Amino acid sequence: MKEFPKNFLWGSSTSGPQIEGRIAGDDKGDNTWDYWFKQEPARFHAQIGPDQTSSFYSHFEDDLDLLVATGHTAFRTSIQWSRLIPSGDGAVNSKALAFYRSLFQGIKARGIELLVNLYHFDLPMTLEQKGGWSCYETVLAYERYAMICFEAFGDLVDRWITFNEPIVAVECGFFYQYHYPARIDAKAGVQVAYYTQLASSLAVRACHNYLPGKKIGIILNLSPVYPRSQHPADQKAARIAELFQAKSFLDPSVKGSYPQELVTLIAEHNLLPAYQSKDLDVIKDNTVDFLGVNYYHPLRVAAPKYQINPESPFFPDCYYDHYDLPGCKMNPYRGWEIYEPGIYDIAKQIQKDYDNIEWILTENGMGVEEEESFKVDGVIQDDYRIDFIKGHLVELHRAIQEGANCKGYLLWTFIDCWSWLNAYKNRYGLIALDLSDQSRHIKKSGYWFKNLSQLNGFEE
Ligand code: BGP
Repeated sequence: MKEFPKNFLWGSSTSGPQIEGRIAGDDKGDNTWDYWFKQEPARFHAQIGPDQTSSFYSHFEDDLDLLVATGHTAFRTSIQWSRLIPSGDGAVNSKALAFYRSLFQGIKARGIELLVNLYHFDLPMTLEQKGGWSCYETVLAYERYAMICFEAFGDLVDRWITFNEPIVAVECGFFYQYHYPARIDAKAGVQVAYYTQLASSLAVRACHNYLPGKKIGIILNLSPVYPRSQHPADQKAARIAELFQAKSFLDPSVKGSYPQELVTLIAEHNLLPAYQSKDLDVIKDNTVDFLGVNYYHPLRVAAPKYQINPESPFFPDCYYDHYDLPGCKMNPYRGWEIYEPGIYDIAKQIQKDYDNIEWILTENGMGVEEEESFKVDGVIQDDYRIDFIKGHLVELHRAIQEGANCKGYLLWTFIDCWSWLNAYKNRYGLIALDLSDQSRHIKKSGYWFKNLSQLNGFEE
């Protein structure tokens, strides 16, 4: 029996833009995803956009009962900035205020710990049109938005989160074109990364001022980085990949400063962002109370095969090539390696290099295509998902036994949800969503998860 510590949290994560959907008259403003889908629907799998998603906005009361039915003791969602403040920096939408209050009250009424994230890749379009995250004004608008949330919902939310996976928005928005504005512009990308960090630190400060005693953290996708070999060139590639991918937000968020080697590298490419020293003090003085860690797959790298073309635009991966480990276990639907010990390695690194700060595994999960084909007697038999979760929990349990300060496990996700450019291609939920009529059906993993939560562990 793998038993977890008393009061360990069991639950799942989702985000407003991926689950809520819109209805006529809800007064939500457009965010970058709403806009992008209208402009370029062909980018989105099966041309399914963010307008309906999983209709949680209308179904949430019933859905909260499903949280109970699947054993949740914790639940994480996000507020959509573009719903609460449609113009980004103007008036508050009273319907959004009422919706989020009812939703949060419903969660608390069911005895579930509530984690609320302020930003899940979803910038209001009006702010994007004014220059987005490369403008200081967006930082100030975000700080105002955060304060409005703390005032409006501070009595209901147990833990706050400033951003989800901020490095992903930088990479996908300014290097690899999977998020709007889908540009190739390293200078803007670095500025966006820095302003996002500053915004996060300002929200930490505001939360500590307005809601003393409440915890606030940031969620990072901390893929552990493994070099192809012990060769010094492969080792160097791994070190630099880790600087860009993990430490760029991990160090300022937890330690209050950037790693010198990262700053030097960025300066060598003439990419240092515009900054004021008073803002560096904000980052220094306002570190997070806890970390959210999203873990899906490791990052394996090798020394680059080719030298940098000095005339090419800068990409962080000019310092490392992605490396596929021969014979590794894969999730073929998502194309991600499955490597359970990665979670143990992350835990050990947090313990050793980040003062064993409190953390929660805020996302881990397996997206699978055409799950209907696994249906027997009306229930999707997703044993692969149960095995995936168990495999990771064994490693998490091992780390906790050795002193890792992990307080909970949140699966991605609760009900199948909309997934950015992949839309509804890969399903991650404990509960299946039938897109034809929006009906919900608990999968085998949903029943198993309830048992896991009730036993506070599982038989191996
Ligand atoms: C994380 C995001 C989630 C979710 C998840 C699954 O990076 O925080 O929003 O989407 O990944 O990945 P995907 O939806 O791309 O399959």
